[in-house]
Amino acid sequence: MKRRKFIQSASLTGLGVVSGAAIACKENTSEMPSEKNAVTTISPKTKIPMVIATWNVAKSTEKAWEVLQEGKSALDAIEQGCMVEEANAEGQSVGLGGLPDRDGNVTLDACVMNKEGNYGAVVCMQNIVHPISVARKVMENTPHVILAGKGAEAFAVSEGFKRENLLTEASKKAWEEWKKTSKYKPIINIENHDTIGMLAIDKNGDISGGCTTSGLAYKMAGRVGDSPIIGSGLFIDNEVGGATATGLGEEVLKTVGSFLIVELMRQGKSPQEACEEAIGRIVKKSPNFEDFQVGYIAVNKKGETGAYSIHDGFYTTTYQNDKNESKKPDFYNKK
Ligand code: SD4
Repeated sequence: MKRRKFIQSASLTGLGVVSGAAIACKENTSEMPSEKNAVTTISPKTKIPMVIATWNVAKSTEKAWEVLQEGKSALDAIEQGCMVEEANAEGQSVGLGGLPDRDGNVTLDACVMNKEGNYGAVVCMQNIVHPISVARKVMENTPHVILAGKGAEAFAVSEGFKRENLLTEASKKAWEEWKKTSKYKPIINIENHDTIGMLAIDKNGDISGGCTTSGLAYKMAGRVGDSPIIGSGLFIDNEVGGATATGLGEEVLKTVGSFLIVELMRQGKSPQEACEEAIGRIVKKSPNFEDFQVGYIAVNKKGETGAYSIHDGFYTTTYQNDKNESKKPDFYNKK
């Protein structure tokens, strides 16, 4: 199934936030409201575990949800959820079948961050289908946090990963077509903007995240985007929440977007408010914001979510309260 065809239970005005309405309940339910104190605050009590991801990736969130239901950690859920899309040859922006760089090489970026604030990443790695798992191994089995290129690939092989050709016929054809003009221009919301950023909270309330991508299609050889860079493509603070990004990595990197969102939540902003402010920073600093897309998702410790993008066309998928739902978040550029 093409992920873009996945049922989109979207409303144009929807904020992409799992609304608390359906599950709203009174705070301090053990206390009967007295006459004097009859006005009680209604606050959304969202349930954990939960998982949220960028784009229409229902199969990935479903896998992550299954792992969470087994009582496993948010990190396990993130890894297994992301692996689903990495192995999907149809998805042309993640793992197998990812669109190559301008020289025809598929190079992958990925990272994970866990509840302890540990982080691992691979950048510009070739020939390995599951960079998310290699990133986890970097975090768990090395004294480093980032391995790049050939070193990352050699490390993966030493950990038992197999070398495989990641360039599918479809992606090769698309590249050959691109070579006719060789024009590099980031395009808003097409299949080359499908990075998976995923945030999960497990039954213990602990948060982890991951991000995996083949980066921008036809990029210069050696180009690394935001996705594997701590604070930009992903940031987790288990005391506060997490955030992750998709879209034009250069813009996310310049504003350290995911770290910014988590810090804004630490200061009391909701995940939605924090995502909106992070998009606002990009828009303010980049006069050409009409030409590129960036989307953020965030979750706080309570399992409340937020999502926002510069332009229309961004989607998120959330598995929460037993429902796997794709939504279209609100966006900045209403024109
Ligand atoms: C990058 N942020 O490499 C990634 C691309 C992306 O959906 O998000 N694609 O810049």
